[in-house]
Amino acid sequence: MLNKTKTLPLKPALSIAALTLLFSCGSDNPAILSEQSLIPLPVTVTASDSLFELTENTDIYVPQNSEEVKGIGQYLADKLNPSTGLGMEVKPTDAAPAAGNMYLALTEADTTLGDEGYELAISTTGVKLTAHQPAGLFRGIQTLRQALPADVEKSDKQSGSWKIPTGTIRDYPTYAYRGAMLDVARHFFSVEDVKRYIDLIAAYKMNALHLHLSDDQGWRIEIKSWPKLTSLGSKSEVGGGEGGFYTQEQYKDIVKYAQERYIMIIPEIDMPGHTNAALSSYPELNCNEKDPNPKPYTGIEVGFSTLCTSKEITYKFVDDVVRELAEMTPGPYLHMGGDESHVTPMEDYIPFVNRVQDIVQSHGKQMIGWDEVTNASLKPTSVAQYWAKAEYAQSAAKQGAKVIVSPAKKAYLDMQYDSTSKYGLHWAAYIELDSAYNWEPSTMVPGVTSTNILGIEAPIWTETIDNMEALEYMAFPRLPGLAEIGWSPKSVRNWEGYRTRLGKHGKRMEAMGIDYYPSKQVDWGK
Ligand code: NGO
Repeated sequence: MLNKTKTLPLKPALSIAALTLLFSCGSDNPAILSEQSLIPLPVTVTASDSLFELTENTDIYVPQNSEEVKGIGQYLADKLNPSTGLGMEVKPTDAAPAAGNMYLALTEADTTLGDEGYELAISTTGVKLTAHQPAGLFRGIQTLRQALPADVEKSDKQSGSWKIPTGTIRDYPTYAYRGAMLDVARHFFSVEDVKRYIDLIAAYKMNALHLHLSDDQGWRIEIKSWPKLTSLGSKSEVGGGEGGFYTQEQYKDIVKYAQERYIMIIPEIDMPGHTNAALSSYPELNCNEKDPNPKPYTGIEVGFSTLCTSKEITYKFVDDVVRELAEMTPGPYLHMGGDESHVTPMEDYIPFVNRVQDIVQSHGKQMIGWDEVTNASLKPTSVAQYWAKAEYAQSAAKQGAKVIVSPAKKAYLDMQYDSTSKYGLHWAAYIELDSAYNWEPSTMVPGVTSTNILGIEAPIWTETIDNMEALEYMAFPRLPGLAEIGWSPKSVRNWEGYRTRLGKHGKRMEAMGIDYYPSKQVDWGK
């Protein structure tokens, strides 16, 4: 649990040396590791009262035998070099390096760190980051970034010294799944935008990006066996813009970029509802082909479209789409949506979901679906994503399926902060920062506890959001708080402490180029 030094403000118990260091560290970065505004908050922080300074002689050492760790070292160098101008190099070594350097290493013995845990030891002679798995090193690097002055996040050279307070952080996640969802269907977002979002969620130790790739307003992923999905179905979006789609090469590029940040991509094709873009591209997927073809849709109503669940061609379509997606998706999950199929009779909906679940499994993947899929018979390997109704999450748990918790009234980043918010909707709630932070996944739904929960997700739907600035304004600063709910143990989290840390973290978000919502609930120190 949290070391006592964590909660102690500067008290007389601290040595004169520590106080001197406080002033030598500059106003920007506290001299005490446990005073750092780390988000998500680590499991334990043990501070000692010295500093380590990065200098022109500092390099990043990695074990001789691991290309993967070398890549992680290079990621660290690429993060730190532009702002510090220190030209740190990644150097393979057989032994711990000389004083003054940083060192990344894997430890076979320390299995308690799990897949993503790490230990970050900062002493006057150097930084040593160890983990049981490479992903742990990557997560630890995010902590190291936050232990440096905020200016380290800038992309051009900054003046100033680069000191890190000494101590040891031992840290690992509470939930295995910590995700964000991006709706690229209502408004299309470019590959560059998606990569930027990946970088932002990676900074808060999230490990999944769920891409909502199809909806009534547009189809966003190339499917070679059904080319009209993109030649026709991608050319629309909310409000009448030109839409867009990812070629398979671009999608693979996104997957690789995410993988390098230890983030899995989860593709979602929403069905049988939310399918107007597919139905308008292929009339044979409609039950009544004679009806005038559905036109491309640019409004924001939901629940009016459905694939024809009684036609065999529908399952050929689903199988082809799932196969092509599965081939490009190294992660274990494919998301089939399943929400708000208001015009699909329940007696058609249930066999449809069961059959899609089989199709997903036949291509070696596990199915995820929103709340409503729990009306069908879920396999224990399938996952239900709770967004609106507790009874669906309870049904998933009863069926032995895991639950991803993303309650609209807490975790939807498209909900407005308050009635003055420029973007967003408020059908579920207005979500100020305290509301987004102050909740606990394992007690949200009676009968759905930590053993049923895979983790949490923060979705952002884009009916009202059509550019990165607006997207980041809605996501920040709620997303770091949601990431903390997924990562940090309940016992170390509280709103007052978070609010203080977040206030100090504002400068860092600015340095990262994030145009965040400056909530009045937080003292941003301006
Ligand atoms: C709902 C709906 C989406 C909307 C979103 C807006 C789910 C799972 N289905 O969430 O189509 O975009 O609300 O907040």
